[in-house]
Amino acid sequence: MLISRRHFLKGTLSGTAAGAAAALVGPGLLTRTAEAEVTAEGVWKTAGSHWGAMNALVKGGRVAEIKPFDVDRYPTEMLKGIKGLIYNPSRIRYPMVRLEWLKNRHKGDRTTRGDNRFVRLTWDAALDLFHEELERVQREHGPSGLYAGATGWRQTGQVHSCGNHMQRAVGMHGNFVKKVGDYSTGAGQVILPYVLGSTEVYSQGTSWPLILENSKTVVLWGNDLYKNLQVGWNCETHESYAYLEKLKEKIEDGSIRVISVDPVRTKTQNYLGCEQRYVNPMTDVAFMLGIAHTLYNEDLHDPDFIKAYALGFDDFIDYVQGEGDDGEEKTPEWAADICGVEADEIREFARLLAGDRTQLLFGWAIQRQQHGEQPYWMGAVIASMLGQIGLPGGGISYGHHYSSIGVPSSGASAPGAYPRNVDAGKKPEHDNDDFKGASSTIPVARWIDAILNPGETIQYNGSEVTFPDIRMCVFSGCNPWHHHQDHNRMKKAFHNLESVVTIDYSWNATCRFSDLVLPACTQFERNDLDIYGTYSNRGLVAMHKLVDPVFHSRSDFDIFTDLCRRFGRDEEYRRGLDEMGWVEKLYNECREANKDFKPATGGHDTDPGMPSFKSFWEAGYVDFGRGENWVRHADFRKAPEVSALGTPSGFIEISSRKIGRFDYDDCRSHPTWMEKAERSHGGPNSERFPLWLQSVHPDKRLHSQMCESEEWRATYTVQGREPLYIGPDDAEKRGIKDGDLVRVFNDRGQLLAGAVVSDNFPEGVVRLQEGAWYGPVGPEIGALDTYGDPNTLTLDVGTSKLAQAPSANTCVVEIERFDGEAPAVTSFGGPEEVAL
Ligand SMILES: Nc1nc2c(c(=O)[nH]1)N[C@H]1C(S)=C(S)[C@@H](COP(=O)(O)OP(=O)(O)OC[C@H]3O[C@@H](n4cnc5c(=O)[nH]c(N)nc54)[C@H](O)[C@@H]3O)O[C@H]1N2
Ligand SMILES: Nc1nc2c(c(=O)[nH]1)N[C@H]1C(S)=C(S)[C@@H](COP(=O)(O)OP(=O)(O)OC[C@H]3O[C@@H](n4cnc5c(=O)[nH]c(N)nc54)[C@H](O)[C@@H]3O)O[C@H]1N2
Ligand SMILES: [Mo]
Repeated sequence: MLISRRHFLKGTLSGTAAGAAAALVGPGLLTRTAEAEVTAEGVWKTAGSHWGAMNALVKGGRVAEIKPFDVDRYPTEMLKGIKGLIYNPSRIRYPMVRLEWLKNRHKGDRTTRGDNRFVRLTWDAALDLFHEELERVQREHGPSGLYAGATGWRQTGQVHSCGNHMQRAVGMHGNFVKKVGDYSTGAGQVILPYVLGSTEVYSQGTSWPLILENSKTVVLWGNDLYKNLQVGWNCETHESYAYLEKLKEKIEDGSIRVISVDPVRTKTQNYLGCEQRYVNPMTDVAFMLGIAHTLYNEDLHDPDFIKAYALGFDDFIDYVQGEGDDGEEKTPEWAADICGVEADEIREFARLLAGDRTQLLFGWAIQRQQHGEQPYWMGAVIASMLGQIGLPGGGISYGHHYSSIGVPSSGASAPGAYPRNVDAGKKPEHDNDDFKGASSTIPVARWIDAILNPGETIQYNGSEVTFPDIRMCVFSGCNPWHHHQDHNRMKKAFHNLESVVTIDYSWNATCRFSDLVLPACTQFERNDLDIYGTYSNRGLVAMHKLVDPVFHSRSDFDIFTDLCRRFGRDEEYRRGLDEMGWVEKLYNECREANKDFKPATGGHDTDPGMPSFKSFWEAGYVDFGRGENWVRHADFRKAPEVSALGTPSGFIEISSRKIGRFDYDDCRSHPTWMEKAERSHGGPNSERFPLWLQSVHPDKRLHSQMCESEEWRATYTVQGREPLYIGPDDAEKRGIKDGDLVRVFNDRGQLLAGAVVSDNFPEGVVRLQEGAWYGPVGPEIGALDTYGDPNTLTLDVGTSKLAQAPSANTCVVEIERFDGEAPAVTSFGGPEEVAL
């Protein structure tokens, strides 16, 4: 029996608990913010999200209107997609189990996984199945059979942080395989501690006002910050945009030169009106070696800085001068052949960098490619040669495009989060830590390798990792069927899995490839609190529950409390508190930690200390004020012995003995140019697949979140498909016009997308934004993706033996116009619901 989805949508979404929502808020929500009040039209409440905080009008039990938060001067357009995130045909309505798995459990046919045929369950039945399967795997395979280490962009809110809930509950039941690293900065966070002593990528950076005041040249290296600052890890304040506005003025009045080193003319560049330095994709290291050669041979580098603050320059410069193992001098002419920038232009660029105060601002995409460690290391070497590390408006940053880095930190204590681990002194139900000789932690991007090759040993950051024999996966707050590379390879790996459980609020491709799916609610359907501004830590936002959970969805807190009840530990799980108990507890702990905190500037609620929980909850916001300006590495520059870096030597390591001792062929003892497995512009495989596919972060989504928002998606799709950006010459050569459907393919996969012909893209460079919902025509390996997820095509290899990080941006493809009858998009609208 097929149940009509439209029928359910109509039946359940209208008229949900209208009165209940109003009663919950009560009259207390009247606040100083004029918006947040009960009016004739409904009630205004405060909410938070990665896209920023907001005020929401709730009317008749439905969210009727979203307005930006009062203090957000640069709200993102993506707020227009919020309503459609709550109400859309892809919301998961009920707990669902895959038909084949319900019949035959782990012994069933796994090759049908992905056929999207599911049976509806009650919550009790679903949680019983989940519990039984955890029991079976712990008994039959032990902790090495279970992977629950997944990583991802769960919604905002410190109480409901869903990865924590999943890991705490599953961990109270038994041990499991965990992960190290992430997809964002996998290579950067491993290489930079050897070079600069910290991950750098997740560190506060030099304050924007000091950059604006002191820099004469700002280099945006593979960095589209105007696009990427729209979202933040916590509730984003968008304060960075005030500084970008000033930067634009300074470009206009000629006091700062900004250059974007990028193969693409970016959104940032178009906004700022700054210059572009084109470089062939994935060849920045060659370009930088040419720059280093010029700086050295034209005596433009700073030998005093290097002598005082850095080690290993001689080995590196031997390599540059052609006295290394490869015997090749890294002249600008040598570099030009690889990076596509003329030798004289490389020289000029080097002179410009050395000419005055220069701030390098690196993005993260250039380390999300094969040998991604190298451009980051090489960037630090260039910055050391310029000798401006630790000066205001000089040196290098690896984070100004991310979550308000560069906006001064308030200095207040941030609130804690719901605990991720089993409480101290307590043991899991299955107190077994026998991983059968395998590693209990694996590099995050190598989990598919592990499933395909159990027992295999790989190198990782100076040690050996032996892959566990994973039989079951649990995913919550992440969408691996968007975030991981090479979906057809993933399909093969998933044939080895006995069971997959996913907890999500939207029926994305990860649900399609699961056996058991549990519907969580969105952040707009529960109470919570979160930090306002991630690195700036500007304040706290009250995240009021706007509406009741839609359909049968529940909060992660409730779902996992109920799972723990099945082994008698629900009270321990929630520590005797309910949702509001936790919100209040986290607030009061934060208030206690800030009792002596004095804001540097502003902060109307914090002096003398934070208000009571009740006042905070009613007002919707506590402001910690604006922090003091700060210069990254200034203390190291002032006193390198006292404020030594966290590197093995305490100095900047231009060459690393420690890495040298690992003896890796793909990460040597100093930054090195290495050819990629595949590369456009004359590189390997470019004859068959001449186009580089970059899969940058989406302008109108947060990864895959909001792709399901229908009206919003319609503002950017082409014939209902994800846009494929291509330059006019490449389009013309293939007979492709703007708005055409195209087939994008390589040896790993194929997909349909809609062509957008744009001057922003040079020859040989095309773009599909990550997070487009995978919609294969069927479960078979190689099946056409009907919507346009770039990870249908990307390469699944580690960056190197050092970091084993994802290499999504190492990918070449060919494209043709699609003239046949196009299959319908299968990505959206949920499962095919069948009866037993
Ligand atoms: N080709 C390519 N691939 C990439 C990248 C790239 O540049 N190119 N970038 C990589 C990077 S940097 C990242 S960070 C990853 C992002 O990968 P993910 O973090 O997996 O991406 P999201 O789309 O944010 O997925 C979050 C999922 O969690 C669900 N979710 C959100 N909140 C909750 C909640 O409260 N409870 C539950 N149960 N579920 C919730 C959402 O519905 C969504 O399905 O992608 C990586 N993949
Ligand atoms: N709107 C929006 N913002 C986001 C996110 C989102 O999903 N949506 N996600 C957030 C997350 S989790 C992360 S990790 C960050 C990601 O931040 P990044 O990884 O820095 O962002 P991307 O947009 O993937 O790429 C940035 C720029 O790098 C350029 N680039 C790519 N390869 C090369 C190369 O080989 N050489 C050079 N010189 N340039 C290159 C691209 O053309 C692009 O302009 O963004 C965060 N911000
Ligand atoms: Mo990321």
